[in-house]
Amino acid sequence: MNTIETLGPRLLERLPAAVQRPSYDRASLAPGMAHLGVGAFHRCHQAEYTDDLLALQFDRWGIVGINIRPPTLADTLGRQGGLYTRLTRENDHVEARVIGSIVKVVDSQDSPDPALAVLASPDIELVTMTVTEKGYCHIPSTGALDLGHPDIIHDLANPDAPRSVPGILTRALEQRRVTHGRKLTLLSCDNIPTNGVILENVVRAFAERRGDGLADWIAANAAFPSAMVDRIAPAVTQDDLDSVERWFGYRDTAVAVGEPFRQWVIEQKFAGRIPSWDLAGATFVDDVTPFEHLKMRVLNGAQTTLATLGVQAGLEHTFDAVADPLLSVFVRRMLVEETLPTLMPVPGIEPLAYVEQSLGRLKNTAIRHRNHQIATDGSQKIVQRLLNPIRDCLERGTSIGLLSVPVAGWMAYLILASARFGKRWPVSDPYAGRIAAIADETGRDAQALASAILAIDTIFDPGLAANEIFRAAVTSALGELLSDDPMAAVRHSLEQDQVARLKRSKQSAL
Ligand code: CS2
Repeated sequence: MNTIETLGPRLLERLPAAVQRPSYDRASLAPGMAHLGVGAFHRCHQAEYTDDLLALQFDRWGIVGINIRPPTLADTLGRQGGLYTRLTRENDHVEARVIGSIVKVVDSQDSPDPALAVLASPDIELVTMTVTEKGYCHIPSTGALDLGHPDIIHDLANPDAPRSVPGILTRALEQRRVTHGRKLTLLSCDNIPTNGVILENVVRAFAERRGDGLADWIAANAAFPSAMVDRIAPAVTQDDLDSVERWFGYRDTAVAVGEPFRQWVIEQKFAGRIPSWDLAGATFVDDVTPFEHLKMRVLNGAQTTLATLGVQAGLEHTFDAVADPLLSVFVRRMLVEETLPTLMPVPGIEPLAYVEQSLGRLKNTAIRHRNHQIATDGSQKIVQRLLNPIRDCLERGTSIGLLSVPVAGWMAYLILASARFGKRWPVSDPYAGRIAAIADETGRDAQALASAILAIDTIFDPGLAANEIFRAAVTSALGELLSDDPMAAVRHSLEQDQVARLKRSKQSAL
């Protein structure tokens, strides 16, 4: 019988020629950093950059991959000795490569101890993380630690048995302080604005409550650089796993699929040594802010817009939504007219070309990014993707008619998932329950719905929520999105934008 082999160190030498393999001596790779949250994105991004670096300049930078939330890693990556196939796909083109930079995996879903043992170890000089936006337990509108968060309440009462990211990291730093005192760099790779600052805020706020000078020790011995990370790498499907078996003849339970494009801009602010990822194409800069705004407002802003409006137009994936003639005109005009003027100059990047490149990436039909996946946790995403550019437009006195539509799109997405509106689709968002309760109480009146949602000050800054132009634009789009013709919101905002532009050009001609 012909049994299909599973990927693992023994198969490395016998991989088909079409699959690239690590070119360094993996057996002598020692762990030097840990990563929290080993999902598709990490496997397509930081782990690949590290694999590139190890091939160029071998060093002690093996990764220990830790999951504190499902899925478990032992039966997949663990069984494969940390090896996995990374596919990059663009329409019909596939490129396959086995990545070797993860040397060990640790499951810490049931107890924090396995994670703490790694994070507190003197061998670990750096911790990178992709724990999703909500993993930071911060208040989206302010960036402060959410002291009302159930996991934070739990962790402050049980600091030895933490379950939140801030609780686990603070505990690890506390253990480092008493055991060996070595410094640590903590590098957030999530799409939250000023991610390093937010990470530092939540850890410091937690440590201050622990007392005993811990917060001061952390301030002197840990660094929290910010970073902009980019590569589209959707949740892996059974079909992705099967395709490796079909194309290359071996089984891999930890495949990751991404687009060819990747980018990583990291603030130079480290507590000690860090990998020379710049050799592998990452950029070290003094200030990440312009890069971060560009990426979150343009690429992520487009994704959230296409996702929330795409779902309502019955479209499954990003590439379906961007192929829709109305949505494609809408998203380009929104980015060019309203978002771009809010951006600061970005060294080496031409903004219009960046918009075109981003929209081009979203057309890739081999990247099957579901609109529902992107719409997940929208409450944690809209501040940096939509509300911050809206705030900047309002300050400049420029129009926000288009950017307000996806904000209403996020509201409608959660409202339509409520019992009162017939549970149109299942949703996952920390604010889903709150919005469903508002929908149940308020009913169909768009003005009342918008008012109640805009009053959630942990998402909407009160100054923004009080702005009449913003309120009117969101309310009118929400009314249409909840009607039988949801795309009327998109059409009408484009028409109004056209009229306003004509008016402006007539005025400037006078
Ligand atoms: C996506 C991101 O799910 C989402 O929210 O918008 O994961 C996006 O694909 C990445 O930020 C691209 O770098």
